Amino acid sequence: MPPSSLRVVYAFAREMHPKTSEVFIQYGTAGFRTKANLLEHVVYRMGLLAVIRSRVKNGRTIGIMITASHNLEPDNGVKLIDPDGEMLEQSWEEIATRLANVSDNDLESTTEQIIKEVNADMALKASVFIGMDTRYTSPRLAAAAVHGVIALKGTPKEFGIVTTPILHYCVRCRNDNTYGTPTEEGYYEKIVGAFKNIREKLPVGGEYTTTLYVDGANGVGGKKLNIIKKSLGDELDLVLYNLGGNGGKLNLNCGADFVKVSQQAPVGVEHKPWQRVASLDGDGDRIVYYYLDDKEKMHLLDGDRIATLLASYITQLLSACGAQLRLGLVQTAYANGASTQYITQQLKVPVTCVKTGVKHLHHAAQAYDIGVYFEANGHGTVLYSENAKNTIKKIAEEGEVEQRKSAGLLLQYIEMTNETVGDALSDLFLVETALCARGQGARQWMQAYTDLPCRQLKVTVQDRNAISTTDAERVCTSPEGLQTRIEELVSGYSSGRAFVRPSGTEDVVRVYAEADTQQSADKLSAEVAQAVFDLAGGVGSRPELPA
Ligand code: G16
Repeated sequence: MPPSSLRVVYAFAREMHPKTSEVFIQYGTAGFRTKANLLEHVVYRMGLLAVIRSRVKNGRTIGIMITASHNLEPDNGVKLIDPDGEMLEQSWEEIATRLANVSDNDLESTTEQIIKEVNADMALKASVFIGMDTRYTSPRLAAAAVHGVIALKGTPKEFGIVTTPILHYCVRCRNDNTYGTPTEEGYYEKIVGAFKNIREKLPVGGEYTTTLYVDGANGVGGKKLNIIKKSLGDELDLVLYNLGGNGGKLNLNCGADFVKVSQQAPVGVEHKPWQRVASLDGDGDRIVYYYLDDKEKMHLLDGDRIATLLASYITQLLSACGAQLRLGLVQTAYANGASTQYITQQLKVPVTCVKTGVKHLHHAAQAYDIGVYFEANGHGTVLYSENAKNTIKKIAEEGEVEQRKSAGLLLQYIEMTNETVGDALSDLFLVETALCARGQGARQWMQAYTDLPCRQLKVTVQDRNAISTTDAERVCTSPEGLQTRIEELVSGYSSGRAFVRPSGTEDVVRVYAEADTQQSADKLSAEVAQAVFDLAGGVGSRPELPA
């Protein structure tokens, strides 16, 4: 493409998606995320970048997802998906940030400069898949993405409203047809098909019951489960709540993030004691479970629990089929200390700790033959190396009868896993299968270990980037004195641990604390929040200590 045709890049920007805000915006934990009204020019420019990226990848398809996932309704966001269905390569985040922030007048020259820098052959075809969540601002932003793609003569394909993981899956399939068919129906056939196959072989028994309540966060995940529900027959009876009607607002007092952070049951669900409930987030990429006991006390089964359940079930199948494969688990600093202890000491599974953000966990999990990665907030999946898949396939074909059976189950388990990214729907089927195979209800699942009480808080500061961290975010390196203060505070608590980090999706500093009692965890988190407020330029009202 000769440089003169880049003029259309400017023309589209000026006429349809002008940059109207001077606020600097950064490609964060999961792409750009802010108030929806500040995003149109950013999304348009990501349409441009997706075309350039596609050409650098020899015309392979790139994805653009319009979503702010767990954030509240007024926010929105955009992130790019790489050809294997993974998050955008990290070295391109700086390029994305640069392109998002230049003035309209400099957009044409910056685009040209980026094309040169990354050595994109603009004569190649380029393909971009575009999906969006249910936010009312999403269609307009999706249209901006389409314009960006067209401006650089790429081919956009719109998927409408899909979960984030469905789009990741479709991108992967488009570039690798051995993975599946790149459509929403293809996704259901693969994931739900494998679930039904596996469940035909597993008798329902013990404490496991086939009824599952689901809190859909008033987002897209619940809507897609409503489609899937009809095809599940007797295998799983989904009772769906918070599907977006009746005035329910996206992620507001419901959904995985609310349940995990507030440690409260969501509104909109009619609870029954001991009934297990799965809570999804707004774009269907996170899931946590919980139940209320007969005193209405909530018991949370978060991402750490899901990880331990999946890791132990896969380990059980591996040993039953006699496969020698290295399984490891990846967590972040948010993982409950008790879960890490259980995994390393009881399950004897190695654990890697990395920075927050699925992209970091995903890469670390690739170091294992089978890598189970989960953030405590319920974002995660399982990755199986080619070596692992081939080893299990061989046993399924050539092993002893019992080994063949376990290897067969494991192959279906792999088929049911969305390996491109954390996926609430795929994870739901993985959890339900493991529980069914073990004849366990949520109570038995809960008995594996006892969580240390914990608390998360948010503090608003002038500039959250004033906080820097190291050692997988467990140690704060600036502002000066904050880490020393945190250590002093932590030393006053039995089993105390605390850390702080700037959020990559909200304009806040996150505080995490755990200790031997809930009261201590609450107090420690509030003290650390005060330290952040004092030393990192807090704004608004001071965080309060619990009464
Ligand atoms: C995104 C990321 C997750 C991360 C979460 C919170 O989730 O994909 O990896 O844990 O944001 O990040 P932070 O603490 O930096 O705000 P989601 O579900 O919102 O896309």
